[in-house]
Amino acid sequence: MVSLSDIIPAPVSIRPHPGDDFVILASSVIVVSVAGAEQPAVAWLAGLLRRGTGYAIPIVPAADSSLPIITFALSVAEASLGEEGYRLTVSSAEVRIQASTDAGLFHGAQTLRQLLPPEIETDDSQGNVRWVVPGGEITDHPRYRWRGAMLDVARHFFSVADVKRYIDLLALYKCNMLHLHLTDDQGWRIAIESWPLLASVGGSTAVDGDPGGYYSAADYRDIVAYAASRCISIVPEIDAPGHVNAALAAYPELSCAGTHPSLYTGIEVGFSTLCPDKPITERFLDEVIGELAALTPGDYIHIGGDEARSTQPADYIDFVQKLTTIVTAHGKIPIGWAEISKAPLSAGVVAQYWDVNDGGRSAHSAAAQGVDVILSPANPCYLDLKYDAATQLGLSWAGTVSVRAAYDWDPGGYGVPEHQILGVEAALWTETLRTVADVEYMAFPRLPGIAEVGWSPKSTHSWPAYRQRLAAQASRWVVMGVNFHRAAGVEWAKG
Ligand code: TNX
Repeated sequence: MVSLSDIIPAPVSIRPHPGDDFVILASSVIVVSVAGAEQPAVAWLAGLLRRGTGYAIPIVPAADSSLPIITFALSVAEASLGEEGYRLTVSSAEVRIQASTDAGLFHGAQTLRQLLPPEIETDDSQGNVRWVVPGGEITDHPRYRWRGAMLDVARHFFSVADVKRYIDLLALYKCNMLHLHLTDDQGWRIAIESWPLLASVGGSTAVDGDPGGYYSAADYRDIVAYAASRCISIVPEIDAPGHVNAALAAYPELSCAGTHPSLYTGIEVGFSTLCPDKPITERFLDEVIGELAALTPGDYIHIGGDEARSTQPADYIDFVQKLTTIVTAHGKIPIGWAEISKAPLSAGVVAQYWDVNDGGRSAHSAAAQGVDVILSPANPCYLDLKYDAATQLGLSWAGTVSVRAAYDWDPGGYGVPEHQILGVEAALWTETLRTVADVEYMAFPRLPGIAEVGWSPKSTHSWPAYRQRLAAQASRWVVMGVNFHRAAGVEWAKG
């Protein structure tokens, strides 16, 4: 049987009640205490249990207490659990998930999922599994508000189905933000009505001349809605003023020289720039951000801002100020890679630290300006870095990242005051990754480590304990068909 202490990310508090276990039976029902409430957690859990057990698991407003019931209780009385916290109580009579928000209920449902036998993840129900949930009580809430993952769909393109698959894996570990790196030198991956060639020309290829692709507005909305049903918010990134070759290949008038660059399929960085002071550039940015903002219900738009080595320093500073102003004017909160802290940042802008080769300078300068910071130090947060020298996929410009390294770090160690740390993000750049199987191989098992660093209290941090919990996840990944790396340093069960 799964144990209460196997959960990833580690919960704030666990009190086992040995012997008071709950068993899901054919007669089990889900009770929703708020009449008519359409909580994402309820639909999601009912789907999981019905597929996994093959039982009907009806959703009802109230039930005879002789039935084994799973209750979702959404109540303002639970406000002390915070915006994403929950309480999960398991006894032989009832599983109860309490929270004051939809997200809290959803995270509680993910904890319940991890307490069920791994076979619950199958699509064809198994007759021979006893669906036991260990008795006890878990009270839980996240350390940081932002537990993100970034997927680079520009270097290689990933279909809507691929992105949904990644969203499902993120939800299992209570991540709440998916940052999509939608544009880069090699590809522009989102249709913009007012600039149609961005996608049709700029999206037509990928690294190594692999097939390109882009999301139509309907595709993007589909991703956003799917993510929302898993309490994950989509953060779209339009990278500027550098990393824009695909846009320039589509609209050469956006470059200073007005020359017409070809589509690019290599993996160099830093060679392209929008022409900062042309009027057409400002119109371009305003229209692109305007359309993207209209498609995006989430609070944030990412403006890139990294490695703008072909933009003059003074132009770069002006550009960052103009672009953050445009994002704000369209009602969104601008985020940029931490180089943007070279410019004076207005209150409310967010900086994302990544470049470990700057020794933390960009994180400090953002923090000194008083803005919030997301921590994605390339080592350990870049899941595209190799595990070790033997890893076939991936890059190594910032070293290698072992499973232990991805877990064994503290966001508080980067000189950013705790109250300015918005959270953490695991980034997956895809220069060398072509398929979802490649993505899973690099993300698993490192992603859960970063998710745990973002969620769990520092007091629970322990590599010896974590590596055991991590090994226990493997049987679930096997049932889910996750292509994970059986990395050295973790005692994977045989088989
Ligand atoms: C740095 S991180 C980049 C990306 C690369 C990545 C590869 C960042 C903001 N820029 O353009 O894909 O390294 O690890």
